[in-house]
Amino acid sequence: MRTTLKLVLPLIISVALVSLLFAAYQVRVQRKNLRNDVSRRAELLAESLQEAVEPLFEKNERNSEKAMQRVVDRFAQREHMQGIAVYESDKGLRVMNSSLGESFKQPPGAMKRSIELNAGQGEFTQAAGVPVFIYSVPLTRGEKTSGALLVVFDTSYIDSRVLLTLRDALLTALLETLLVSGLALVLVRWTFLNPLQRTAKWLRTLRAGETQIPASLPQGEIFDQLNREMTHLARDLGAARAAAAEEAQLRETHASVWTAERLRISLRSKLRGKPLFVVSNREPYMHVKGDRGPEVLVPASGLVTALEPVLVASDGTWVAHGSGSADRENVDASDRLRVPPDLPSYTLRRVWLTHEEVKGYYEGFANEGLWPLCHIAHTRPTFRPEDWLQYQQANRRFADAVLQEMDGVETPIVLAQDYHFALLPKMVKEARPDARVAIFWHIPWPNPEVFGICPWQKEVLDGLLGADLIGFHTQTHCNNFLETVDRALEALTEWDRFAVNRQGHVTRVRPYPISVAFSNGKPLQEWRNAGGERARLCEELGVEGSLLGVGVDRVDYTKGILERFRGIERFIEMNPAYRRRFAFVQIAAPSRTDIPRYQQFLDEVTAEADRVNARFQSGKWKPIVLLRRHHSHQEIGRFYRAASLCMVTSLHDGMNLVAKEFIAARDDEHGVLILSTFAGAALELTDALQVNPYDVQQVAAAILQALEMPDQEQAARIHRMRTTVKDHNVYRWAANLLSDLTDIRIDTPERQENLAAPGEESEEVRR
Ligand code: ADQ
Repeated sequence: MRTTLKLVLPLIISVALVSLLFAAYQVRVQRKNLRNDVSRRAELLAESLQEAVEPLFEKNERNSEKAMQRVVDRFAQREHMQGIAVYESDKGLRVMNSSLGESFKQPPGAMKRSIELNAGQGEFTQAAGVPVFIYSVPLTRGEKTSGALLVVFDTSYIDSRVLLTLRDALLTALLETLLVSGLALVLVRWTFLNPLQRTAKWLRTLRAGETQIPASLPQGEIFDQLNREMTHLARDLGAARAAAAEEAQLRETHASVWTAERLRISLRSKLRGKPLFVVSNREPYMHVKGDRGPEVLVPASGLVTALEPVLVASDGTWVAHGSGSADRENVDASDRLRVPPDLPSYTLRRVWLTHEEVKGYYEGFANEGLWPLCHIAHTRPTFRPEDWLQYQQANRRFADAVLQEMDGVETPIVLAQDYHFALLPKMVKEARPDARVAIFWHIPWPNPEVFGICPWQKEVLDGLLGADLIGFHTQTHCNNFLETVDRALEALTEWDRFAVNRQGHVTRVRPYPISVAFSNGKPLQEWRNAGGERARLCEELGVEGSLLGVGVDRVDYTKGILERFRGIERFIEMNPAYRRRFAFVQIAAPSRTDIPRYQQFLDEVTAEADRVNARFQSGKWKPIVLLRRHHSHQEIGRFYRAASLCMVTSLHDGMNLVAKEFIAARDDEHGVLILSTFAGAALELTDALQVNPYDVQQVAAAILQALEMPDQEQAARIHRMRTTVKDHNVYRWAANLLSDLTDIRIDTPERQENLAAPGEESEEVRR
C-alpha cells in the first residue's frame, strides 16, 4: 500500500492544487459579478431617482422636503437596500431614510466627489461596521450643482454568498481529489503493481530453479516487451543451468559427451578467431508476413542446433536462400541481418532466387534429379537440361555471396550443406585457394552404376572435388563415392586414406553420422507418464485404443510409408486380438508439394490409409490415424513419449533423425523402435527391431514383437540405444566435422595431416 501511495502521491497533490486554483477562480468571478450587479442596480436607481427628486430639490421649500421624504421612503424598500439620502452641498443632509442611521448624517466622500465632478460616483465601503455600496448622483438648482442624491446598498450578502461558493468549491475540490486519487490507486494496483508482483514472483521461482514459463503473464504493450525479455532470460537461464548440471554430471561420470558449450569453446580455439561460413538452401530464420507485421519462423532443424553454437562463438555468417515472404524487408542494403533475433550474435546473408531458379535448381535438378538418383526407392530421376542450367546458376549465385562475405578474411572456413550445392566447393576454391572448404552430403551416395545415370555426373563430381573434405553419414556412402570417382574421372583415388587426389588437390572423404541434441538435463517440459499422455492424445484425436504406434515423416516416397501401412494391415489381419487395442498415428508433413510426384504420393498415402481403415474400422477404432500436417517439436514429442512403438521404415535414408529423436525422448526407457535396415541410423541403433520394409510379413512380426516385448527387454534395449545417441549427439557430429576441416593443411596438401583415420575420431574429439 505504501508503494502504491508513493506512486500516486504526486498525482494526488496535482489534482488537489488544480481543484483549489479552480475554486479560487470561481470565488473571484462570483464576487466580481455580484459587485457589478449591485453597482449597476444602484446606478440605475440613482439616475431614475435623480429625475424624480431634482424638481423638488430645485424648489427648496418646506413642503418639497416632505415630498422628497415620501419619494425616498417609497424607493428604499428594495432588496438589499439600506436607504436613500439627499444632501445640500452647503447645508448638509436634507432628507434620508431612518434605516441609514447616524453615520449618514454627515455626507460621505462619494457625495462630495460627485458634486465636484458633477457626475455619478460609486464606492464600496463600510458604514457602522456594515459593508455597503454607495452611489451618488449630483442634483442641480438652476444652473448650479448644489446637492446630491445618495443610494446605499447593504452588500453583506455578497460576502455570505461568496463564502457559500467558497465552501462548495472546496468541498468539490476535496471530493474530486479523493475520487481521482482512489481511482488512481485502484488502477495503479490493478494494471501495474499486481502484474509486477506476479512477474516478481515468477522471477523468484525462476531463481529457485523453476524454468516453466507461467501460462498467464501480464498483458499489454509495456508488459509484452517485458515478458519477451523475461521469457528469453528464463530460457537462457534454464539452458545455462541445464548445461551446467549436464557438465557437472558428465564430470562426475567421467563421460566424454559433447555439449553445445563444449563445442563452442573447443571450436573457438580451433578456429583461432576466424569466422565460420555456412551455406545451406534453407535459412535458420525466416521472416513471413503475418496479420500483425512480419513474424520470424524458426524452421525446426537439427542443423541449426548443431551449427549455431559455432557460428555464435566465431561471429560467423550463414548464407541461405531468402525464401520467406517478408525476408526482403528485413535485411540491410547488403542483404544481411543479425540473428538469432533474440540475441543477435552472427550474420545471416540472404540470397535471392528467381521463380525460374527455384523451379530449376531446387525443385528440378536437386529434388527431381539428385534426390531420387541417390535414394534407391524406385522413383525415376528426371534430368532436364534447363534444370541443370539453373542449378549451375544458383550455385554460382550462392558461391558469389559466400566469396563476398569472406572478402578480407584470411584462410576462411566454409561448410556447405547438401546436394543443392555440388558445384559450389569448386567455385569457392577456384576464387579462394586459401579457403578450407567442406561439404556435407545429407543423403545416401549410390553405387557408380546408379550415379552414372546422371548426364552431368562428371561435372557434379568435379564440383564436389573442389572441397577439401566431403562428409557422408556412413562409410558405405563414402565408399560408393570413391568408387564413382574412380570410374568416372581421371583421378587418383587413395583408398588407404580415403582421399581423392586431382592434380595435386586432395579431397578427404569421411563418414560423420549426424544425430540429435540429446539433452541430459532436466526436461523443460514436465514429464507426464506415458499411459496418461496416451489416454489424453487418444481423446484429443477421438481414437480408441490402449496401445499407440507412431510414425513421423515428411510425405516422401523414400520413407516407406505405404510399406509401413501394409505391414500394419498384415499385423491386424494376423492378430485380431489387437483390433480395437492398437492404433497407429502417422504424423505426415506434406513436403515439396510443387513437384507432381510428391502431390501424387500424398494422395497415395491418404488412399492407402483409407483402404486399410475401411477393411478393419469398427466403431471409434481404426488402425491408422493419418495427421497430414506439419507438427511442432513439442507436439511430436508428446507422441514419441506416449507411443509403445515408433516405426521408421525408409526404403533408403541417409541417416533418419526420427529414429534418434524417439530414442532421445524416451527417458522412461520404455517403447520399441522398429527401424529399416536401409536407414543410415540402423548402423548405430542395433538394439532396434530391424526390418526390411519390403518384407510385409517381417514388418507385421516386428509390430507384434514390439507390443509383446517384456518391459525389462524394452528397458535394456532402449538404455543401450540412449547411451549411443547421447554419446554420438549432433554436437559431436559438428565437432568431428569441423575439427577435421580445421586440421587440414592447405599449404602442403601432399603431406599427411593429423587427420583421424576414416571412421575414427581425432583424439581430441574422443576425449
Ligand atoms: P529428412 O529426409 O528430412 O532429412 P529425417 O532425418 O528423418 O529426414 O529428418 C526429418 C526431420 O523432420 C525430423 O527432425 C522430424 O522430427 C521432422 N519431421 C518429420 N515429419 C514431421 C512433421 N510431420 N512435422 C514436423 N516435423 C517433422 C535428410 C536426410 C536424412 C538425414 C537428415 C539429416 O534425408 O537421412 O537424417 O537429412 O542429415
